[in-house]
Amino acid sequence: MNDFAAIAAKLDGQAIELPSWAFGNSGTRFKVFGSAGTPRSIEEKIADAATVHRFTGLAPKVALHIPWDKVDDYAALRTHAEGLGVALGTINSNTFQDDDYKFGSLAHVDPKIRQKAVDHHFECIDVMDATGSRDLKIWLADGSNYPGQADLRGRQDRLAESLAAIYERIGEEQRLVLEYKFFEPAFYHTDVPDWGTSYAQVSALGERATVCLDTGHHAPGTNIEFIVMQLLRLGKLGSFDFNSRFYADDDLIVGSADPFQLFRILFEVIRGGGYGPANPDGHSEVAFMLDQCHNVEDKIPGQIRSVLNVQEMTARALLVDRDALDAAQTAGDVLGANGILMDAFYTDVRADLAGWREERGLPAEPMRAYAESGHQSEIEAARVGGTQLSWN
Ligand code: PSV
Ligand code: MN
Repeated sequence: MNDFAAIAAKLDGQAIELPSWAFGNSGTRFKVFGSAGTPRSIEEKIADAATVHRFTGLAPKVALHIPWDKVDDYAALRTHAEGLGVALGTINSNTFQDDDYKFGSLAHVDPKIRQKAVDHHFECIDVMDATGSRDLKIWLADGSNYPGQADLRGRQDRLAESLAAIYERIGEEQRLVLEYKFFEPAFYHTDVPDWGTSYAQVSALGERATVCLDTGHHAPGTNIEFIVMQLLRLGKLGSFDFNSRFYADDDLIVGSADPFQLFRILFEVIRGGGYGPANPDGHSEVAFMLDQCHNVEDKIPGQIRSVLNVQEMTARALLVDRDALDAAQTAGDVLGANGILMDAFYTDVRADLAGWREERGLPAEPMRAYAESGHQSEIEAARVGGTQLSWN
């Protein structure tokens, strides 16, 4: 048995959640380009996510963003998704695009605006009940731009109160996941800037409240795998928003900017027990989501490339010889330990993964198979007229 054969079965349960918004148009504050074939409805976005799953076998869930993906009948949407072979996943709230939220939402000074934001989360929980979703993911744009503009402590206290009201509504099988981000759109302070603040807030709520780690939400140079280790150690890593960044929150394809970082993160996930089936649906407790935008590249192959990158680095991380690593660490063999980790990182698993896919009735090379399938031209020809969806 070669090394890959020993880990092949561990790749079977891998499930990556795709963000519905990755299939809509996106861009920067300078321009959002339209692109042929972009969905005009949430049903078409879900169909695109199902296409990614069909070509890779890696993406059985789609995360929704409310109100971007608002519909009248979520049970019907669930049936539509299931008919295409995918499930509806995390529900993301959105308190960053309404004029009332100019000075914040859950931490706002005005109790009426806070209540409006809390009510929006209640609505999201109703959506989760209909879609069968486990996670309510909260990311807040709350913050300030200038020193002195806001009472930092007061905002933190109000945030705690609002989160408690939301948590009280979360069902027994549901979770609240709080995402942090160190800046943007606020430039001086953010109310949930780092994992520590998110951890402090969710710990005060209870067991079903955890932290979401978006890989693009840290200052350059941050040791993200250390945070992964710590949150798993504390039992509070709820989910990932995977993406890549070169400069800020770039939302590029995961594994494209720094594959080694992705490998290091996944190694800590595996070592910390965050990978592998832990739920009745056979998926991990930690939700592996993508949070990406495809501003200039085709969106479906962009998502295919993304899930393949996660799988490739997962395979390499699973290949680390843990016994040898433990022995080298215990013996104080600095270069030996580092060499063991690097051996796994430098192992090219692409041919083995192609074989793994073929054995499971999947295309050996999903990127090529998609390009040759003609699917892109079909949707471009079919999706004419209507309004292409975007992030607003
Ligand atoms: C904020 O930058 C964020 O990472 C949150 O997860 C939002 O919900 C998402 O991006 C929207 O793209
Ligand atoms: Mn995110």
